[in-house]
Amino acid sequence: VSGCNSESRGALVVLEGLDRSGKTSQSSRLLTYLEGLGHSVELWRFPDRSTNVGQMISSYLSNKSQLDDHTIHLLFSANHGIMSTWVFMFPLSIIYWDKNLSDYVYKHTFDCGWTLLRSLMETKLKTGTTLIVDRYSYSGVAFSSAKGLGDEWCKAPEIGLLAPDLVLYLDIQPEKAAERGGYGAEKYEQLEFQRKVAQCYQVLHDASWKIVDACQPIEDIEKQLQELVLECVMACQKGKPLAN
Ligand code: T5A
Ligand code: NA
Repeated sequence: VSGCNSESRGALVVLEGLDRSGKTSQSSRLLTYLEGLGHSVELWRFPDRSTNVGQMISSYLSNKSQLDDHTIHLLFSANHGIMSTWVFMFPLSIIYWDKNLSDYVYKHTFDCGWTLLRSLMETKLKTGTTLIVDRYSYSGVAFSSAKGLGDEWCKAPEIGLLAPDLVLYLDIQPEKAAERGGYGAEKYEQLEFQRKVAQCYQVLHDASWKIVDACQPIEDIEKQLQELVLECVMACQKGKPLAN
């Protein structure tokens, strides 16, 4: 099944949705599915809680530490990017919080971090590996703008990132998500906030998004996602160009 002509590349597939919508369950099922078909595939996840930055995020999400809204946004972004971005930005955002200065440094530092992430992704895709990504920059934009941070500011770290070939949005009513096990343990798992996040996500939809009803049985969703992803992977193997 895997491609063998020089044009063939992997697909960039992103899963997005509210908390508890089923992204992690479905991402790992997709990984198993594509591996079973003989594809080269990797699963990436943001936030990656295994890094130092990821542990700070995790501690914030579980209400063990408090951080300014701008600072946590930067941490999430740094978690996407590179360590040096964080080393530079974190003290700056805490100690010298000043809008004009930070906006300038913010934009230029992230340009550099994203360039690295972008080239890492490009290398994987061009050598035929499909990336399944559990949350991407859309989460950063949707969650931070739901808190009332400016759209432009929230979107700055997105500039320069590769555009996904396919975004699978797992659509669920916040009330339904709240019925799932363990809901409420993390900071953002609150109905009113999740409603705002859902509205913010709506503004981000474009032609690459597929909206999937996340309230169906897990296996039904799995089947729908398999079809959508396989079609996308095939198109990429046949030489569909990478979008910017
Ligand atoms: N965040 C993230 C930001 O603010 N900025 C950023 O830049 C980024 C990247 C943590 C938080 O960080 C925020 C967003 C989040 O609030 P996370 O670790 O991805 O991000 O947290 P969650 O999205 O909350 O991850 P969860 O693991 O809680 O949710 P998932 O991955 O959507 O759902 P999953 O698969 O773990 O399933 C949740 C439960 O539902 C069941 C599962 O078995 C599980 O118990 N389930 C179903 N039940 C019934 N029917 C189905 N179809 C089901 N599918 C799954
Ligand atoms: Na959660």
